[in-house]
Amino acid sequence: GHKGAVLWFTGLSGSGKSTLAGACEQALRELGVSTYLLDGDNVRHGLCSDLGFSDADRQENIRRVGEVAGLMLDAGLVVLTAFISPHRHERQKVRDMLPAGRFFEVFVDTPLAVCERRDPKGLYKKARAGEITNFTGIDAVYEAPLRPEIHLDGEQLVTNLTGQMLDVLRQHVII
Ligand code: GGZ
Repeated sequence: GHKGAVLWFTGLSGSGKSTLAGACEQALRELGVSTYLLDGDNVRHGLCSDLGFSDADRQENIRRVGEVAGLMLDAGLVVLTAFISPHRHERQKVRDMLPAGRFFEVFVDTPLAVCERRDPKGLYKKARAGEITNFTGIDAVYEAPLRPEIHLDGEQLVTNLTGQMLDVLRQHVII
């Protein structure tokens, strides 16, 4: 068997959070772990479809995701979340809400310059051109974690990073 946990990925747009969370979810499933992945694709179109990217809306986005992750943790799942979650204070509130030892802040640490070079959706280009405002890293803050449980170098290969994640979960006897 396995224990429930919340793996809270945080990082800039283009840092690789969603890709990595997806790869970790697949690896966990192959080990027989019950998982659920919460990300912008399944949350911002439904549960949070009324929210945009102002500071207040991002706070509310993170609050709702934290609550849902808590419910799924109660059900015994390993929950993976992939949101920029730019504010330290909001991440701390989620941490405080969840049982001690079950919340893992995962910092996908990819330099802004690298994210901007990747620019998979062309959003940085639009933000630089002023076509999008309030864009994280350009004209909206990203507060990097000070003491994340897991600190990943976002420039490494996804298979390598996934291996590091599984190692940490084994060390903490989640899996
Ligand atoms: C940041 C934005 C913005 C602004 C749209 N700022 O790379 P993506 O496209 O796929 O991921 C980003 C996603 C961020 O949503 P989150 O729910 O993760 O943000 S937060 O945790 O701050 O609530 C990006 C896209 O939405 N996007 N506008 N202004 N990212």
